[in-house]
Amino acid sequence: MLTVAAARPIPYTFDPATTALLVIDMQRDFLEPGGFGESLGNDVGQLRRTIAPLTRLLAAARAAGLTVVHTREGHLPDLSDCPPAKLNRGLPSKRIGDPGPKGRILVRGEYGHDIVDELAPLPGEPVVDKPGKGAFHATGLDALLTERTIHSLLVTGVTTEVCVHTTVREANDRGYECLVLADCVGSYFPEFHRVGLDMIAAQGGIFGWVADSTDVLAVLP
Ligand code: TIU
Repeated sequence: MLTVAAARPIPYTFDPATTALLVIDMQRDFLEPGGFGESLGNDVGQLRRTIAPLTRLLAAARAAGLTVVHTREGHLPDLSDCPPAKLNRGLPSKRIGDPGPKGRILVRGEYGHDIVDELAPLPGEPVVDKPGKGAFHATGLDALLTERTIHSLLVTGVTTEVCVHTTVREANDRGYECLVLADCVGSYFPEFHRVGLDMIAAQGGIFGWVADSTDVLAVLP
């Protein structure tokens, strides 16, 4: 067992054999200059700062033999898996399925929907395509983790208060112990990022733990 002593609100203990590194939605459309996220007026720099620490953590997790799971938010080309309540949201002409700067917005198979080159999955690493904000909703993630006897998750990706938060809440209710890596998650809104992390660790760790990736790197074999 390994212990991240600096985690808040209390030290986080995990067994690498039953722990997965979860990399949420590190997609070009959210992170790259000229992508969908930036076209909405967002500062992608707030998200891009996660790439370097996450690259280091990913390398260490792979070297330590942890399961690595990537997710992507997106929909089938006919949008049959996108509820109207989601489809009708957003600015007109910049909605899911509309042509975007890097292909149709949040549609599977489009260039912008895929993961940034720096964090490309290795052959054999599961990539979970999800239609929702949470990675457990309408996906095989729970079954995949159960099959591998995973019950601890090191959670990274974007955005802190949207897909990361939703996934951590879903995971918490399913019995997973989540450590969220503060420098490896990001939001377009710094205030939401800060408060989002505080919300996870508050009340004795109501949704999990929070630490920096360097705290994990220090204990990984
Ligand atoms: N992956 C993810 O967080 N999807 C979003 O839509 N995030 C926003 O912050 N909008």
